[in-house]
Amino acid sequence: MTMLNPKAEAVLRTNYQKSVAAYWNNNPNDDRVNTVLGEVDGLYHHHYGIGEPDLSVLEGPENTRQERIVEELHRLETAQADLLLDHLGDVRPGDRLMDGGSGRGGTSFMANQRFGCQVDGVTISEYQVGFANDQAQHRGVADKVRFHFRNMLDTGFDSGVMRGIWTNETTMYVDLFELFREFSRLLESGGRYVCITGCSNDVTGGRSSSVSWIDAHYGCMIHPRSEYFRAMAENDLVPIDVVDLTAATIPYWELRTKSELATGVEKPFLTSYREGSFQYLLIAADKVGR
Ligand code: GPP
Ligand code: MG
Repeated sequence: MTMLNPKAEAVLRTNYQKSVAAYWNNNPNDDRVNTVLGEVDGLYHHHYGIGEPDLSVLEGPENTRQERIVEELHRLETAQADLLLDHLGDVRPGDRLMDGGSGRGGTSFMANQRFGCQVDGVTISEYQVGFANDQAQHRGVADKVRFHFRNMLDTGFDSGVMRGIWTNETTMYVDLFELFREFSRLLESGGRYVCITGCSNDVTGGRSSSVSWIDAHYGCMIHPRSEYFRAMAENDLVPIDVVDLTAATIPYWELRTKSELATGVEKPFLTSYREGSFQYLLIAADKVGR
């Protein structure tokens, strides 16, 4: 096992976690699809988009077409985060929220903007912690939005302090039973968990080659849909909303194939969504009991 500094050794418990951290500290895939979109308005996302694209961006002057596509992809990614936040329920300025796998901070800043409350983002990438905390300074919200080099499976935060927790496309890197045990501990009674994820479809049986391709591209381990509900049920998380976003995300991927920032992962996403072996899902759940 590679030895890291003592703090990193405490946060990154397994070789797999170390490899995920190394990936996001030094993204081996072309990261411009995230940084160029983030530069549109300073919200840096690490998730995909939903909704109807304005396809007129493909027409008009050729020399500015790529910029128009970038702005449209970014708009759809921000719409995805807005839909996630819509499902957090009644959040007050005095409440506290947690972003599990907070990336460069996009969804956390949107949550603070909307609810005015404290947001704690956790990520196992020290690069992302630094980037997102710099953003918080720059945006003048560093007193309310903080990013921590912590493991979402074992955050070290006190029990019952979170009104809401979300994961925006991060659950494919962890064991769901471990994750929801920790979230259930952190949530106050009646607190809300919102998850947006890509999952394999149990109904079609087994994993498709396109789902395996996506796993290989990002070094993740996509879970079957059923596992989300088993792991929630085991940890006092009771679903209140389940939304299949597959049809709403396909146009984003179609538009992404037209961008010069396309990374090659567009093909397995489109194939697996269209054949039904992969699904883009939002699940909102309430923490019951104490
Ligand atoms: C997107 O991040 C999300 C992931 C890498 C997790 C995998 C998600 C699934 C639904 C399977 P990103 O914005 O960094 O990806 P990209 O660089 O491709 O835009
Ligand atoms: Mg992206």
